[in-house]
Amino acid sequence: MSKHPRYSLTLLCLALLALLCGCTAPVPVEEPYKEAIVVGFSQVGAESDWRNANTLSMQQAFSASNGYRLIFDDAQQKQEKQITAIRNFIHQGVDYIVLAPTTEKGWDTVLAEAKAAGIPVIIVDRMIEAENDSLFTCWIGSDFLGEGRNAVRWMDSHLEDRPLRIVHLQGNIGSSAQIGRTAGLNEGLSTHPEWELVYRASGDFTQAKGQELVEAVLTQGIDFNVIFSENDNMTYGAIDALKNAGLTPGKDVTIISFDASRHALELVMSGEISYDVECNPLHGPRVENIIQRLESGLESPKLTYVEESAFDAATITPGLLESRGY
Ligand code: GZL
Repeated sequence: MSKHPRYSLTLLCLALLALLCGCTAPVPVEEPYKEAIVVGFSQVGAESDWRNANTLSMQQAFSASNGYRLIFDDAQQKQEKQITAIRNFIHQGVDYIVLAPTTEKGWDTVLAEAKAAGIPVIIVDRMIEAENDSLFTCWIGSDFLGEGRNAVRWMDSHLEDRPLRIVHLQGNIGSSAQIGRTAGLNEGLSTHPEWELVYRASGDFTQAKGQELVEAVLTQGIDFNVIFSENDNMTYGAIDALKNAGLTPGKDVTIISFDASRHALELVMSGEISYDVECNPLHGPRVENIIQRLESGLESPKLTYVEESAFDAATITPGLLESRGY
């Protein structure tokens, strides 16, 4: 109660007056109760900045305030954990299953179980190989071969004046991102006899493994002048290894990378990364739109490729950096 008795008396009179003339606070009109849509999301893991941005995008899209209950599972990059998660989603009777698959193969059995349970499955990011495409409702993700070809076109037009000795850091073997980006480089190697692949190994898209691989290359005394790294986190590890060996990334070694996350684009501006091919992780709103369409009985295209770009020192600006969503 207020410390000033006169103030309280005034308040009391106003309240009485409001009551007498029937003025009462507006009673909120009850929204008709709507069950939350339950979405089971099996995510690859938390191996990279890209993956964390993808997770955040999905969590923001499938929020309670948007009318969803999200059941999230992090598979720590293991397909068997994803299969278990999908079976749990089926057991819980979710309305939709969203799968960001670790690898392309090995999904037919569990997707047939989801189909038998009448639960639509939306595939995001990487692609799967399915015995028939009725096992999933639709897919939304990137053109990984196109990303690899984009990098090779840049190498062809910017590095054509010298023989290339390429260290290739691959992502998780068997993932669409690795398959497509590697295929792009292999096409480049087959059409450029002056390009030599001097080392190839998988860094599992992680920074630690990326650093480990480049340290091994340096220890073995392999002569190289280009690193083709299939994601930014492996690139960060590679840069640490180069610097620890007294080498200058962007000067002694040209680095091509993928994902184009904000920190990587800062390194493009500083010249440490020469070219970074975008891979857009912000799938949340797109998948949510698909589910809203399905809820309204509308179809969605079977395959949707997201728009993506690429950046080098000539195209990156402070304004563009500021505008990046991840
Ligand atoms: C690409 C995605 C890859 C990213 C990596 O769509 O699957 O997985 O390029 C991530 O950063 O780990």
